[in-house]
This record gives sequence, structure tokens and C-alpha cells, in this order.
Amino acid sequence: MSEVIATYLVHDAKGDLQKKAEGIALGLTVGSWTDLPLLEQEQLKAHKGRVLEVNKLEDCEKTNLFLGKKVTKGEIKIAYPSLNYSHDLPAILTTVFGKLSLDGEVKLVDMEFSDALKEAFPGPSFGVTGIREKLGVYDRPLLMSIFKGVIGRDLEYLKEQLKQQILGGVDLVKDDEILFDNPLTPFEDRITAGKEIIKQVYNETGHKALYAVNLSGKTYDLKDKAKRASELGADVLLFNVFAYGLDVLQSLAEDADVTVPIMAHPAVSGALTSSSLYGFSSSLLLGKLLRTAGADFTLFPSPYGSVALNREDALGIAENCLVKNQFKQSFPVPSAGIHPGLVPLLMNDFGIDSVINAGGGVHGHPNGAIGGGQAFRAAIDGTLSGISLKQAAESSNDLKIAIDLWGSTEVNK
Ligand code: 1AE
Repeated sequence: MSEVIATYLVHDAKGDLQKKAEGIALGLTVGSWTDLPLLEQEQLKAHKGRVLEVNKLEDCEKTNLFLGKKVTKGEIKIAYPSLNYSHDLPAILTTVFGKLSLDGEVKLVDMEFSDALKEAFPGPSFGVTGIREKLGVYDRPLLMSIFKGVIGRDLEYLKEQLKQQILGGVDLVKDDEILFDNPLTPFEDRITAGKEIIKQVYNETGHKALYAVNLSGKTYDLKDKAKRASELGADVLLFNVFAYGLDVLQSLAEDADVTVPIMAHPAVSGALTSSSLYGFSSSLLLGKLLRTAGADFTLFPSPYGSVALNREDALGIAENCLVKNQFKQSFPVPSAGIHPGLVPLLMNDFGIDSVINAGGGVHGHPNGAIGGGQAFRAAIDGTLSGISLKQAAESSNDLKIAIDLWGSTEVNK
């Protein structure tokens, strides 16, 4: 049967989880049921939401105190027939979590799409394998750095910053998500300038890199801009998906004239995921749904830096990016406040198929962005060869300086 199965975490003051589940399943599909004449019940049967599971979870005193009432905590699963909605995310999300999202005590933790329904979605166009092929790097996590302090600066400044970062050995450089189209560094000029620098460094050193330019502006202008970026040979489009919507990402990803990988930034998503009581789980929103809608990369806060997700959530995102299914894999990109001393923890958690992403941890290095990039690369190589960061630092002064400045955490296996 073609359907979506939604899993919710619920907190019910009435203490009757079964009744709550039935109320949701009917309320979001055919409405009241038992009052209907039998003939109508028969006619509407195929449209009715079905409660599949109701599991009571251990009560949480902290939640009761926070809400100022005693609630019963539970997890419920409901199946929504795909007959009820067109096969697009706006219709599906409105069905499974439309008005229900306003309840304030229901969190959507997972959605399972039947195979027939998955066919309506593109998944990533390039995925982990396609990005690795572009770079020719197959055996280690990728390293990304971020333009920083570029607002109010001109193209020459950006070019120099890009050059320094790539010379440090990073594989990708992304725009800061707060750099929009502007007269000093217009979108198209950033693409052509970026290509020029990348080519120059490649000719000098043989090191390949990709630049992710921030695709921004009004929703209805995005497609034309993305197509133009493709014509100009942009490497990657950075996209603040949650300022627009998942369906906008999908329409870019499935457009045949947009021939560039898409990197999803999590800006604004915290408003949708941060509560333990309501909103979306991070693994669903930043993992499964971004991948389904076509993100080749998904950025999210790692468990260790300045803005941290809890470890279980961060691992859940990565799992949903990489689990084998009919879509290509998205690259998980644990980010925010990352420095070289965190590399063993990140590689232990996220493995080889991930991107280590750092802004301040590259630019804040006393030897500049070149030193920062090289410190990261030494940390990655050392961790891959099974030695401690302290040992790796014996042959990399940049790594030693980074560890002295920011500290390090080893992983004991
Ligand atoms: C979760 C996104 C991280 C990001 O985009 C960013 O700019 C991080 O900067 P740093 O590494 O914290 O300086």
C-alpha cells in the first residue's frame, strides 16, 4: 500500500495514548468515523489514517515540571494513505503534521515513505560518490572551510581569502551563509572569480578544490540564478533551505538545467528542531527529508563545537544521510566551532564519508588559513593512520600550534 508512516513523540495530559492516536489518525484524514453510516465508512475506508503502534514511554518528571501538569509520554505510529495527498512534500507535511504541529506537545520524529511514494522525489543528484569523483578523493573525510568576515569586502579580498584556504589543503570552501548577493561581491562575479583562483592553485600545486556559492534572493528568482550558475560552471550551490522550504530545494534539485550539487545549510532549522516537545527531530529534518528533497550535503552542528547538537541526534542525521536506499547518499557535514583537536572525535563518530567543516578553526590559526588547513589535514591523516594527535603533531608544526591553542581530545578505542 502506498502511504507515509509517521512516528510521533506525544505528551498527553489525559493519559489515554490510544485515544490520542485515534484522534490524530482520524482528524488528519477522514474526520469523525464511528458516527458515520456504514455505507460511508465503507466508501472512506481507503482514506482513513491507521494507528499502527502506541507505546507508552517512561514518565519524565522534568517535563511534568516544565509543563506544570502531569503528562503521559508515548510514541505512536500512524499510516496515512497516499490517496489523500498529491505526492509532494508540502501536501505530505500538511497531512502528517499540519495543524498537529501547533499542538505544542507533539514532535514528529520520523517518516517512512513507501517505495511507490519515494519515486516522486529526486534524492541527491551527485551524492557522496559524485562529489568524491569531482575531487578525486576517495579515502578520507573531506575538509571544508568557510569564508569569514567577507561582508563589506570586495572581490579582491575574497579571492585572496579563497586562495589562502585552498593552499591550506581544504577540499571545499563555502560562502558564509550570511553573504548574499551584493554590489561588492555579486553572485556571478563570485563564481567566475572562484573558478579563476581554483584553477590557478590547481595549476600551481595540483590540488583540486570546489567552491560553494550562496544561492540567495527571492524564491521565484532562484531557478534562473541556479541555471545561470550552472552555465557559468559553478562547483556547488550553498542553499539556506529552511529560509525557503524543502520543496524549493526539491524543485532546484530536479531541474535538468541545474547541473550543480546542492549544499543545504541548517540556518533557521533550529526553530523547527530544538524543542524536545514539539517540532521535527533533527534526524528527520536535516537527514532524511533533506536527502529525499535532493541535498548533496547537509550541514548540522556536531556534538562537540560551539553550537552543539546532542550526539544521538547528530548521529541520527548522519545515519539518514548514508543508509543504503534508492537515493544517492548525502554527505553529512558536522560543523560549528570545529578545530583540529576535535578531528579524532568527529572521525570516530562520522567516519570517512563525512565532511569536516571549520570557519574559525581555519582562519583563527596563528599561521593563517594556510596553517589552519594544514593543521586539519595533518589531524585527519594522523587519525587515519591510527596515531594520536600529539604524535601527528610531531611532524606538523601547524597541528602542534592548533592543539596548543584550542586543545585536543583523543578517542580511546
Ligand atoms: C552549522 C553551520 C556552521 C557554519 O555554517 C559556520 O559558519 C561555522 O563557522 P565556525 O566553524 O563555527 O567558525
